[in-house]
Amino acid sequence: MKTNLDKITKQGKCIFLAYDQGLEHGPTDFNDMSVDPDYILKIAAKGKYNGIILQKGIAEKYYKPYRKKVPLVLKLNGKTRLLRGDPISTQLCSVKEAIKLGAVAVGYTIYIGSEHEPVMFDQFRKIEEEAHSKGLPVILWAYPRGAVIKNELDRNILAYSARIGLELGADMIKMKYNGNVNDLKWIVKSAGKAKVIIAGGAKVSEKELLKQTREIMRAGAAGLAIGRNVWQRDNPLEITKKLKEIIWKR
Ligand code: FBP
Repeated sequence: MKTNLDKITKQGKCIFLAYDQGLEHGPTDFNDMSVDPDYILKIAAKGKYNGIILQKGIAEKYYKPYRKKVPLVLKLNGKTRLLRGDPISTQLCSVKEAIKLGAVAVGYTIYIGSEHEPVMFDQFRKIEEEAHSKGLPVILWAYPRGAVIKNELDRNILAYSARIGLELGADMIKMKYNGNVNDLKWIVKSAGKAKVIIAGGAKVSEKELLKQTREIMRAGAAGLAIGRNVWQRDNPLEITKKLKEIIWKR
């Protein structure tokens, strides 16, 4: 039976290209080429990504010509790196607007453990109910963060975050990899039927990225939602091919 996840997965696996760093980090992540959203959309389309992750503003101005070329995952909330104190990611786009822009799935960040966690839980509930009622899968960025979180990469904290994603109704849970394959196996188990996908993080060597991807897939994750480690490279399509070979074991 076809599920809504089939639009953004292939044989249950996936690779998404993330491009919301302009909001989260500022243009410091970009160079003359990657600062242009069109450059990134071309990579996503030519590399046949399962989805491009964008905030509303970029989707509005750049996505239209790519509608049939790469699926859109619209990120519904965000925050800047300038915010101080416990983090809160505010809703910036509605499910309705995301659908209008052509999205086939939506994404939402919860900073688990933040003093603002209840606000994000409440917003997530609303978007999850609406997205599911319209047949759109929901991807939760489950990032433990805030004063009470001593180590964001702790095995138990990550497994707890994965479980929260399952309990809240996420279809996919986007998490960070702590470099320990056994920890990730437990995290994937804790997520149950919700799929775990792993964020790329700051750029590492190609050798390290491919090693990590092998481990991530061995642990049972469904794939990657990766940004800087692809589009900060000189040949993004070459690394895309290598990552896909690992994900789909070609
Ligand atoms: P990268 O692969 O470039 O790390 O992107 C993944 C991502 O989740 C983005 O969607 C988001 O902008 C960023 O990481 C947020 O990471 P952080 O909050 O750690 O700066």
